[in-house]
Parts: sequence; structure tokens; C-alpha cells
Amino acid sequence: MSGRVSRRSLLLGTGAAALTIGGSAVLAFGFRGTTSTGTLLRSQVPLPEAFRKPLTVPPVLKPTSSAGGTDTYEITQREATAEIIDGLRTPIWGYDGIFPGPTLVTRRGRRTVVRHRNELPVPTVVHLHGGRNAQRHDGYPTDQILPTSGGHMSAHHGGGDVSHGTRTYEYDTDQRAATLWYHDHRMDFTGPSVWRGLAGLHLITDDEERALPLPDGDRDLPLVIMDRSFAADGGLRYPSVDKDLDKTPGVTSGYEAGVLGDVVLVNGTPWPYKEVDAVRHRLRLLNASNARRYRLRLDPAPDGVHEPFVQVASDGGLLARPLTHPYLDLASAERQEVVVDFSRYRVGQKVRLVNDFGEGSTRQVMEFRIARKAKDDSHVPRTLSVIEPLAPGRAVRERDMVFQSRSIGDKYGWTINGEPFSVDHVHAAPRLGDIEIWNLYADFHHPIHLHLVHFQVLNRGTKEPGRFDHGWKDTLDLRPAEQARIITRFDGHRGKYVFHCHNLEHEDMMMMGNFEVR
Ligand SMILES: [Cu+2]
Repeated sequence: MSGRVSRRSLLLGTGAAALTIGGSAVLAFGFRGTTSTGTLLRSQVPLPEAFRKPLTVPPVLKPTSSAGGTDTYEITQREATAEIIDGLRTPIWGYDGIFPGPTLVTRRGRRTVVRHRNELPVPTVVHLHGGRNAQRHDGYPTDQILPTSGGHMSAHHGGGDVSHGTRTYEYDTDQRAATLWYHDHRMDFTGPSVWRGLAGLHLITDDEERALPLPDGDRDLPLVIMDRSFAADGGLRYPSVDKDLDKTPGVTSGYEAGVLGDVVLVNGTPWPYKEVDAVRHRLRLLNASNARRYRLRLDPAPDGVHEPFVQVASDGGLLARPLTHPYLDLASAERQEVVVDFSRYRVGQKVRLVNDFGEGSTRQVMEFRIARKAKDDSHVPRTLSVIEPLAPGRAVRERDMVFQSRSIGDKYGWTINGEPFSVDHVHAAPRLGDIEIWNLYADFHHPIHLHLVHFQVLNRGTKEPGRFDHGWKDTLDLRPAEQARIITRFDGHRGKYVFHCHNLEHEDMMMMGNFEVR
């Protein structure tokens, strides 16, 4: 169990030294200042023109059976070809062969059973990000589904609960309405596997959320934002050391800080446009990028409206009350749900969602075209939900978790409290129901994700929680040289779960730890 490190010694002593060492190491391979930690990987094909293809929405998956409170689904993970850029055939790995995968929609209280069949050439693991599920269904990195073609064992299976060809994941869905997502989580190879397409949405609804007069139907729009790069042959370009994604983990020299693409995809289409009625829309934003952070802004802002984004939910579902923002910051794996009132624009107007953290091609995200006036019965109520505040006085212990770069052997790596990931090392072992405070420290940008639990942000350094830290979170956008204090209750299930940096290159290069609820 990690001992308590005084903040003073951490900031002024060993921690500061490590930050400096880490700093020079990462700066050498392209630390990108205040926006994202990572290195740009350029496409080898001419980039497509922006705003030429319409936005598509991933199809909602139908259950193969619904009986006795249980919905059963089947998903085949397979290789496919997508025409992401006109005239180019791009091989992908897709859930049911599509990228992003199909969307699952579950009403709270319905048991969801998803049978995954792995027809890909490598082992896979499915994690439902934001799900509060039993350990054996959470997608522990070594609990792998081997390919149906058989015979393949990853070098890093690490004694996990391995299944052959198929695996059935069971989700009780005893949790609040929220925008979750499922993605690959295989030990050492999550980054390239998600980059090739293994990601999809899983929306949870409940009575409380359905009763709110928020925009609904096709005015409830999921937007999965990812950056990618394309190789000369049309494939997705990624700097894996091992092109077969089989034995040797990691990326080639220069990309250890994170891989940034130069093409921004929304729901799998580069810089799409979307025709919208001049009414309120609910936008469910997910940053499914490996390493890129976004600052999203509407250009132009509606006349006279300084804060056009009305945030109604974050990672863990509804906020207590709506919050207005002039822009939205979104780190890898974070979700925000906002309502935008397009009636404040005139019909015919084009409104761009831009990324102030981007450069060149990555400054644009998508375009809304205000098509027509329409009736709008929706509104955003002053009260959305009730959120139980976790008071610091209720915490039974406090722990420090330091996320930093460090050399591991002769390689650069990423560590937590100086340790690279090991399935056997448990960083924290709370008892079921314990409330704990974790002090998170970062050298560079590290979006910190805890499996199983949602948490609340108590403060960032000496300051109040940030603009986007409200409600229940499962991923925190920790910025360079920053400290944040979070509080959570370890409940729901016993067992060993991971917490990790959701910069997927950092995760694959060992920035992951275990907590075990006992
Ligand atoms: Cu990180």
C-alpha cells in the first residue's frame, strides 16, 4: 500500500527532480506545449476537403433477444474496409466491421449481455468505459479473447482469464443514465487497436433522464471525435514497433509522448457537415482520440451569446444544474453533453465547430448548416438531477498517485508512483464502501481514468475544481505540473480493477495501476 507522501516533499523534493528528468526526456520528442502531449504523425495522402461529406450516426444495435429483463447482443469484431476518404480504401478493425462500432442503448435496470466474437488476427479485450461492472466483465487487460482462428497467444497475456474465440460480457446496468463507450483494452496494444477502429458508444438511459424536456430523437446527436492519420496505401497510419501488434509493444522513437493525427473524424467521417433544424440540439461529445485534447468552440458564436454551450452532463451523467460555457475542453475519453440552441442563428447560416487547441487541419472539427425553422418543445430545466456531494471529512484515507515519465530499462516509459504496470502490484486496496481521497500529480497532460467508480473533483492545486470538473467524473484532464484532489467511494463490486492514463500511448507504455476492492 502506498504511504502518504507529504505534498511538500513531492513538489520540492523527489517529485520535482523527476519532473525535470521527465521534462527533458519528453521535450526531446515533441511535447506540444499547453494543448496536447504528443507528436504529430502526418498523413501520406492529400488531406480531403473539409465539410464535403455529411455526418453519419452509428446505427443502434438491436438485441438478438429481449426476455425477462435481459437484452442479449452479439458483436463480431472483424477486419473490414471503409471509404473514410473518398477514393481510398482503408482497412479497419471494427465491431461488426464498422468504425465507430454500433451504439448500444440500455435502459437502467435492464441486464445487458454482449457476446463478442473475435475474428481479428490478434487477441482483444472489451472494456465498457464508465461502466460499473463485476471484475470479470470489466475487460481487465489480460482477460483476452483469443482469435477464432486460434493458436495465438499474446506475449503479454500475463495469466489472465483467457477465452477462445468468444466471450460474453454481462452488465447489470445499475447506474445513472450516461454516455459510455466501449473499446479495446488489450495489454500493451490498446492504442493501435483503438486507432484501427475498436471503439463504440453505449448509452444508458433512465426514468429521471427520460422525464427531462431535453432535445430528443434526431435532435439528440452523438459526436465521437477522433484524430487519425492515413498512410500512402490508404491504411490508417500508426507508428507501432510491431506492425502485427503481436509481441513487441510500443511506438517508434519520437512518438512515446502520444500519437496525434492530422485528420479529424466525427463519427468516422473527416470534418463532416450536418444540416440541423433551427432548434435546440443535445450534443453528446466523446473524445475518442488516443492523445489529442480539444478546445471546442462555435464559430461564429450566436449574436450576443457569450456562452452558447449549456452543459447538462459529464462522464457520469446529468449534472445537478446546467452550466454554460464559451468553449468546451475535452481530453481523451472524456464526455460532455451540451445543449446548443441553433434558433439563435439565421436559416442558411453555416456554423463551425472549431478546435482552438488544433493547428492547421486540426483546427476544424465539423460544420452545422442551419436548414430550416422548426417547432421546438424542448428546454433545459434549472434542476437536472441530485448529486450527493462526497465530503472530504467522510474519507477514511488519502493516497498520492504520481503520474510521470521515467526510463524503464533502456526505454522511455510512463509510470505511477515510479512503477511501471504489473498485474501483481496493487496500488490501493480499499474495503468495499470506503471513501478515499486521491491526490493526483502529473508531469505532462495525463487524462486519468478509474475503472468501476466515478469520482468528484475537490480541487485543482490551491484552486477550486475546473470549469469542466463538475458532476460525476471517470476521467480527469490533468495538465502539466498539476495536482488535483479527487474523492470517490469504492463500491458496487469487489475485485481488482485498473486505473490508468487514457493517453493510450502512455497506457500501453505502462502508465497503469491496480486497485483492489476487498
Ligand atoms: Cu498520460
